[in-house]
Amino acid sequence: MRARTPEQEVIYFVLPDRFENGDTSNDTGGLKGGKLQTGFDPTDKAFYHGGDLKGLNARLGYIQGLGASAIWVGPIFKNKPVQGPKGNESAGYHGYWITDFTQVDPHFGTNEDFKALVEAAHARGMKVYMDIIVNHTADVIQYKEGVSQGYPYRSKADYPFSTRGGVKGPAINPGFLGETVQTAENWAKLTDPSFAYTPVVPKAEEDVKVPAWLNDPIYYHNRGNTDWKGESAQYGDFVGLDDLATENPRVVDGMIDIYGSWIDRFGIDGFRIDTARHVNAELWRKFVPAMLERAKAKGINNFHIFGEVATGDYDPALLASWTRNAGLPGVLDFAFMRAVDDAAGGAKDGGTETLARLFDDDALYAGGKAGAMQLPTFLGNHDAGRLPMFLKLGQPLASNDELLKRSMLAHAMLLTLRGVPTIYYGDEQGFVGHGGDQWSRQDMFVSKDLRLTDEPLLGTTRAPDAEHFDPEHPLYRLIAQLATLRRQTPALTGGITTVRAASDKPGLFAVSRFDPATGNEVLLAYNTSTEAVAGNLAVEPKSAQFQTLAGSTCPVKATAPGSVTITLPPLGFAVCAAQP
Ligand SMILES: [Ca+2]
Ligand SMILES: [Ca+2]
Ligand SMILES: [Ca+2]
Repeated sequence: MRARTPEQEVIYFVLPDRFENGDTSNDTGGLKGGKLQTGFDPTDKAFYHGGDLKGLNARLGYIQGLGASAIWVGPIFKNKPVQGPKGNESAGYHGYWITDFTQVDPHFGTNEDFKALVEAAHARGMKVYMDIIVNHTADVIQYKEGVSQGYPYRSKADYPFSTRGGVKGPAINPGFLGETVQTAENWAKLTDPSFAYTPVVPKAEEDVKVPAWLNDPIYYHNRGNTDWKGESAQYGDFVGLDDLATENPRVVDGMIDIYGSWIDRFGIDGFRIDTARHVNAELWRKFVPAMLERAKAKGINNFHIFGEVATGDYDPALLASWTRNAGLPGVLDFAFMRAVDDAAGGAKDGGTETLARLFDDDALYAGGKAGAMQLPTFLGNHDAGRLPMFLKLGQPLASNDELLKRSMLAHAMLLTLRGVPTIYYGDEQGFVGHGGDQWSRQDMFVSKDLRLTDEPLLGTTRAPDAEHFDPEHPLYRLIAQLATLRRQTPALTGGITTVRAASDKPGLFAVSRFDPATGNEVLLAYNTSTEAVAGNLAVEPKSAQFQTLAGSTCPVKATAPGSVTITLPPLGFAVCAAQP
């Protein structure tokens, strides 16, 4: 298992709260009271629904049956159970509001439950990737000023570190040379955190964070909420979440200790890094090598690390900049998501030219085209929304049967093109959803949430509020078939890509990928239109005969040396292995 490189995996991304409830005794996280105290309300998409690590453990066979070889588990650390303004509270069911970085949230179980999960996965030859957060903690710190305005961002220009409450305020922090001088000596001179706002920690929460150093406001930016623009993207609070001063070496060392300890204690296989683009690149340049070294010391040589640089646009330059400036080994491939979702129908009358460009743009990433093979690719996620939701935007009149076919086509691309295919839990059961964020986090187990179960699923007549672990679902079966084929076919995991056909309109899209050892060609052809297509595709002159590996039947022979004629049904695809 540990000899497998990152691009040899197929990842399954799961939010533990929404997957399987293996223990109802932990549903309220050991807390007393109503939903605003415990965070538990299975009828409300903004609260805990009861899923946990025991449940996930019990369903490993289902995940392995899908062909996944690595599980990306949404954050499991202890969260602030409920936060938000009065009347608009929600719960930390998603896991991104950490208070205790050293233990599993009681809603999800115990550290022992996590140990059991990792051991059971490893026993099956499956890896476990943790979802980690370095950018922020839960929202505990409040500010004395600006409450009614919602703590607008206070910039370094208007509120320098050197004065209290603005440029005309009294002098503070003498000798501090600014956050770009990232030495312990310099940061020791920052003693007063009230340069922009005056941070206040509510009495009841003074010791809520673990490790204890996290309770001191000096280790945070304290500049108010980010407006996502300019410097505030790095220094601002993410909707109130306490933004850590990640330029401070104490914070860097603290985060290395925290997450290194999870490697030491549990022998996990990788990290997905949340909100990576909201942290300074210098931190990652220290954090990433430290984690790889820690893993290596434990015999984990192919530890994978990939960051979230979220964007809805096709923007490989933005993504690639984080592999170069911050040294992230991988980033979630939002460009792939945009290009494939649009090609598969998410864009009205969309063609495949952007998708064709993707492989040229791979040169932007650290390590170039080889580096790009380590990027986790995906069709939708828990923030942006699920693939069928995007397909519906482009094809508002499409039937559910057509949406299913488009989803199957997009999954065929995901599982045969370059990158590390990452399946978002429930996509294999035909979940749709009305949007992103809370709308895209449905229950796999029997759901009591009326808003998340008010529409039919794709590819099944099963009731939306039934349990959804059906290995006969057409999407589950297709993914299982292609994931298995991918793992058996080196051209699909590690082969370079040559584009053979693309268009500015829906139609034939094709690439060849090549076995790194033998050079043998695998031709991948996809029809993104609702009409049958036929056309000649350039292939290597030595590719004389073809064998069908998946999808529609491939031509038996090349039409002439260097050319093959392919026909595909509406929204069909073919995977064709060439032999000399
Ligand atoms: Ca439970
Ligand atoms: Ca806060
Ligand atoms: Ca930040």
